[in-house]
Amino acid sequence: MAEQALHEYCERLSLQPKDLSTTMWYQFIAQISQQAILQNFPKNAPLTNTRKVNYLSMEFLIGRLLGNNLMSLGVYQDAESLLAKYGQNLVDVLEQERDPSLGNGGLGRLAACYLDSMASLAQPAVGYGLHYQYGLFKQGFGSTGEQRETGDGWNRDFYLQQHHRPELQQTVGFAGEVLHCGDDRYEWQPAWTICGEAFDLPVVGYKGVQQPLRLWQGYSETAFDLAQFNDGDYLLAESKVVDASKLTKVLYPNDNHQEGKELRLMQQYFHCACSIADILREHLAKGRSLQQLPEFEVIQLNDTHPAIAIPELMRVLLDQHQLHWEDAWAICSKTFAYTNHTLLPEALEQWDQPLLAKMLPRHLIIIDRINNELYQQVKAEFSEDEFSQAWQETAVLMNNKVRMANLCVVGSFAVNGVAQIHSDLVVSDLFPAYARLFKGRFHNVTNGITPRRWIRQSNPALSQLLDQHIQGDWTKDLELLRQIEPLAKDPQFQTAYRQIKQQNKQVLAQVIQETIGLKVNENAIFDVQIKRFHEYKRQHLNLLNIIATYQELKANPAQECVPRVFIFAGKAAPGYFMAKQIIQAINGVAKVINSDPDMQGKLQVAFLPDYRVSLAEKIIPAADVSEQISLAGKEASGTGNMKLALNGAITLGTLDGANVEIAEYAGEENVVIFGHTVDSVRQLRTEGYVSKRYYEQDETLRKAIDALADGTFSDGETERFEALVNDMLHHDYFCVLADFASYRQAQQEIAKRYQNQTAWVESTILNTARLGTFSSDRSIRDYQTRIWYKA
Ligand code: HBZ
Repeated sequence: MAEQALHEYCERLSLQPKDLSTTMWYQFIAQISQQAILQNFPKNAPLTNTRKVNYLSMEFLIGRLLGNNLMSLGVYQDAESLLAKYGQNLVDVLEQERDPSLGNGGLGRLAACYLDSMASLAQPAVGYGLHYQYGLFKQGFGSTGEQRETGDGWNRDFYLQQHHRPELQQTVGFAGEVLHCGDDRYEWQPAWTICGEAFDLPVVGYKGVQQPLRLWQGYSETAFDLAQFNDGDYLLAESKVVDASKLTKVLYPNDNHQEGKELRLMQQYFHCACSIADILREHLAKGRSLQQLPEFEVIQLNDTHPAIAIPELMRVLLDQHQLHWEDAWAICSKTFAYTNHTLLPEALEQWDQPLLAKMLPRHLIIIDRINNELYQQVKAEFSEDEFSQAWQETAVLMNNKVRMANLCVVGSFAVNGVAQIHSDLVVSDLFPAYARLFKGRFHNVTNGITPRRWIRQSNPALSQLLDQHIQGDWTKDLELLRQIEPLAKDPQFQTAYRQIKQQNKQVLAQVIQETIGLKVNENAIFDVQIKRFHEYKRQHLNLLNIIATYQELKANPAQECVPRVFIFAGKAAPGYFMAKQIIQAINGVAKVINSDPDMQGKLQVAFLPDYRVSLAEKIIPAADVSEQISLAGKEASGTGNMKLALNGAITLGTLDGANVEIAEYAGEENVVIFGHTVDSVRQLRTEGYVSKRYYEQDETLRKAIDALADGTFSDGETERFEALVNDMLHHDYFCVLADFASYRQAQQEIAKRYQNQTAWVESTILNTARLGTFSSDRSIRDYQTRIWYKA
C-alpha cells in the first residue's frame, strides 16, 4: 500500500523515487502516517462510564511527532524498510521535522508525557492548550557568549500533522459591564469578543487509543472595521481592542516566574473559556445533565495557569444555565483537581485586582463570593488566636491581589505536588492552614516520563538489548526492567551495555562537532547539565567547580586526572538577567579551557545552543553523569533526572525533588548525593547566611571566583561578570557557596568511581533496572487511584 502511495506521490511531483530529496521523503512519510491516523481518529478509549480527563495546560512541549507516531502505530520498521529500498535512512528523514516548542521546560514536557501515557493506557483524555504561532524562542550565542533570541515559527512546517476543526469554534468575551439583575443574578456584557479556532493534534498511544491534543487559536470574526473603531464608545478607551490574531502569537518565555502582563491573563482566560465551553458542549451532547458533570469529567489544572477555569465554569453554570450558587459550586468543586509545580514565591501567580476588574469583571464578582464563603469556613475552623494567621494564608483576595494557587486549592477536590518531598512541603510550608481545613484534599503524585520517547525512540541500541533480555513488553510495563538486575554483574551483559553507551557518546560527539566545532574526547566522562537556566538550579555551582578544576590542572600539569567533558544546554528567559550572566560565564570559561593546549583531552566544556526535545534525545543516551544540583527544597521534582538515570547516567545531586526517590530506588550506593538538606538550609538561614565567609575561608573557592572577576574568562574585561560575582559574594540566595566544598568532594567521588569501570557499569545497569517506577504510566495510574477515581 505504501508503495502505491509512493508511486502516486512521485507522479504528482513528476519525479522518480531516486530523485526525491530528504525533505520530500519526510513529507511523504508524514502524509501517509497522517492518513493512517486520521482514518480512524479519534479512536476512542473503550466506552465505559469512567471519567474523562480534561488536561488543561498552557504548555505542551510535544517535540517531534513523526517517529513517535510511526512507532506507536507499529509501522516504524515498515517505514524503515521502505526507505532502505531506496537508499534512504529513516533516522535522517525524521531529522527533517521541526520541534514544536510549545512549552518552556519541565511543566510542558510533563504534559506531553502524560498525554502519551493516557492514550497508551486507554484513559479517556483530551489535552487542551493554545496554538501559539511562535513557540519558545530559538537560542543562539553572540560574540561574547551572550544569549541571543530569535523567533520560532514552528507552525509553517507543521501543517501536515494537525487537523483543523472549524465546527468546534468558540467565542470568548472580554471586559465590558456586569448588570446586577436582582438576587444572585448577573449579566455580563463583554465589550468585545475573540473567536477560538480548534486545531487537533492526534496523540497516538503506544498500541493504544488515539485522542486529541486540542489547541485554540485566536482570530477575529469580523474584518477590522475602521468606522466602528473610531466610534469610541464601542471600545474600551484605554485597553484598546487587542488584535485577535496577536492573542495566541507567542508563548511567554518565563519559567518559574510571573510577569503579570495583561496579554498573558487574556491568553489564560481565552484558553479556559474555549476549553470549558468545549467540555460542556460534548457533555451535554451526550444527553447528560449538568449535575452529572463530575461523574463523567475531571478537569486537571496543570499549575495555576488555567485557574481562571474555576470561576469560568461557575459563570457558565450561574449565568447561562441559571443554576443557584450552591448547586453550581457543588458541581464545580467536584470537577477540578490542581497540580502544584512550584514553591518559589516569584512563580506563584497573583493577579492585580484592578486588572481583573477591567478584563474579567464578572469573574471577579464570583471570586469575591468564593472568598467570602471561605472566610466563614476559616472563621468556623480556627480559634480567635489562630484566625488572623490562617486567613492571611488562605484568603483568595488579599492586598488587592487575586492569589491563583489559593483559588485552585479552594475550588478543587484534590491538590497534588509532583514528588514526595515537594508534596510534603506544599502541606507543611505553603498551605498548612488549608491542610487542616480541607482534610484529605492533599496528595502526592511523583512525576514520570514516557519510556516510548525517552528510551525506545531515543536510545534504540539500549532498547534492543533490553528486548533481548526481558520477557514481555517493557515499553508498556517499565517495572519489567527489574529482570536485568541479576545481569548487572554479568561480564557479557556489562560489555554490551558499556558498548552501547560508548556508541551513543560517539554520536553525541559528532553532534557537538557539527554544532559548535569542538572535537571532544570520547573516552572522557560526559558530565551533563541540561535544563532551563535558573539561579535555583545552580549551573554556576557546576561552573565554579570547572574553574577550580582548571586551575588545579594548570598548577599541576603532571597530575593524573580522569578526563571530563562538561556538557551544558538550556535557555534563560530573555528578561532574566542573572540567568543570562551565568550562560555567558559558561561560554567564557568554555572558550578559554577549550583553546588551552594544556587541557587537551583532559578537560573540555561544550555548551550546545538551542536546547529542545530533539537535542535532549541525543544528549541523554550519551550521558555518564547527571547533574541535579538545585538547592534542596527548590526543585519540585525534575524529570530530566529520571530520563538520564534510566539511560544509565549516575545522578550527582542534592536531596531535592525526585532525586530523593531516585536515590531510594537506585540504592544510595548507585548515586552521589551532596550538599545541604531542606532542614540544614533552614538552619543556615536562621543563623544568618553570609556567603562571603565561605569565600574568605576556602582558598579553592576564592581563586575560582576571583578568576571570574579578573577578566580571565572575559577577554580581560573585568565588568562582564561583575553582577554574577557580586551576587555570589553578597547575596547568594541559593547558597552556592555553602554547597561548594561538598559538591567538589562529590565530583572527586565520581572521578574515583569512574576509574573502576566494572563497578561503574554495574551501578549504571542497576539504575536502569530499578527505576521503572518513574514511567509516566505509573504516574497516570497514581492519578487514577489517588485522585480521578478515588472512592
Ligand atoms: O515542572 C517544573 C518544575 O520546576 C520541575 O521541578 C518539575 O519537574 C516540572 C514538572 O512537574 N516547572 C516548570 O517547568 N514551570 C514552568 O515551566 C513555568 C512556566 C510558566 C510559568 C511558571 C512556570 O508562568
